[in-house]
Amino acid sequence: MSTDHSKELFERSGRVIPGGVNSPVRAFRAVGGTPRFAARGEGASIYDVDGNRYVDYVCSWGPLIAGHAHPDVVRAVQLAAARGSSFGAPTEAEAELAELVVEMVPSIELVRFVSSGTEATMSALRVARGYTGRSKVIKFAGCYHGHADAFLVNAGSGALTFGTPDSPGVTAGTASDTLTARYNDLGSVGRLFAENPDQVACVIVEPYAGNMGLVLPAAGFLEGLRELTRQHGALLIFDEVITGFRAARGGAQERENVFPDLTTLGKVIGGGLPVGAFGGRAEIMECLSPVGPVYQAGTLSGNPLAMAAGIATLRLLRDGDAYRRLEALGAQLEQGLRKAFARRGVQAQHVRRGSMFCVFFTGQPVSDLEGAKRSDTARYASYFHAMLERGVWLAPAQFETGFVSLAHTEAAIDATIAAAEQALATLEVRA
Ligand code: HOZ
Repeated sequence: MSTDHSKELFERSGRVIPGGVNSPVRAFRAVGGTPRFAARGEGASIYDVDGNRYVDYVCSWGPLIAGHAHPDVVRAVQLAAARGSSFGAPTEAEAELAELVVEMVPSIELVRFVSSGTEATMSALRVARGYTGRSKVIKFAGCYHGHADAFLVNAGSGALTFGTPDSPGVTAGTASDTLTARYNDLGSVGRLFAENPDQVACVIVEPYAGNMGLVLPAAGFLEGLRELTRQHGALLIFDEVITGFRAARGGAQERENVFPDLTTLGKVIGGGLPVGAFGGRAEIMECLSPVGPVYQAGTLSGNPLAMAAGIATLRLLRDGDAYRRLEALGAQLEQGLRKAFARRGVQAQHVRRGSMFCVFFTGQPVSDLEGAKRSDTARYASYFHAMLERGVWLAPAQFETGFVSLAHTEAAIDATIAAAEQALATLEVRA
């Protein structure tokens, strides 16, 4: 497999962009080697600039639930672009996407659009602080809520991968308002509430933690958070940037039947264009300017191209059997991988919910960051490269989640399972 053109581009980019990339995990530093530069995508396939084709399980880190360049999404964006790319004035498309969000996500009565998941979480936190008049936020070790200062404390994703979960540049004052609990450990949350009486504005959690690999909530964990936040007068924020419209039509909250006060969205809601959103109970969202005093704004918020892509994507998901298909494809992949790993005698934890999946190279079940960190990341790197050589595009870091899209076929998944069995054989030889 030739990668010459990717190598040239990586060198060129490295001369003008820090690390050659605009988001750290893309640089392949966690797995070594040269990142493949993407040229185009079609359905479940991604092609690099050297003409190599891969089955894509990154799906742009989640947004591409309908696959690459879905014709409905392409058409919608083309039509919107021809009418004008940005107005700095409200448009009908914003109302339409907002109506879809309110219809689909159970706990959202009012929603505001921004341009990224990071903006969504940082704005939701501001609303929670404005609404409660309190300063502190409880988050969970290994959960990642974008790169706003308040959340770069014990963070997951690239921050975890590159050993900077507490980033330099975040002031001590900001960091001291962020309290960290242990995922799946309600006791740790209760203790933080007890130590900080009447000071905690909100608890923010990824209902399925998707930035330390994939870690699922234990029975009663999300319900317990709901209870504790009510008891202590704090808001509960579900960061559904990954799980929104992915875990189910109404996100993880619908699937788990636990409803937060505020929800943050991103990824799928933009169908591959930059959209984030935050929403929740009207009484809370009405704190936002111009109705209330909490300020938040954005020149490209509700951008017409992004709204068009979001509307086209959510329409594909709203009706019909999209989630049944995603579940079936996810189950096929999980079962096939389990068998392939067992046949090759490789110990692993296969975690999946719907179309989200992850393989940890450890013999012990993973329920929190400590467990995730027990995974053999060197082994993951070898597996990643052996899969890439066989035409399978996985996340270039252990502490991320894989995604299946509606464009994946049963045949593509069978081919992936066969590739995994071969890839695992090479690990044995190398071990
Ligand atoms: N923060 C993303 C993974 N959880 C990576 C985004 C990107 O590199 O595109």
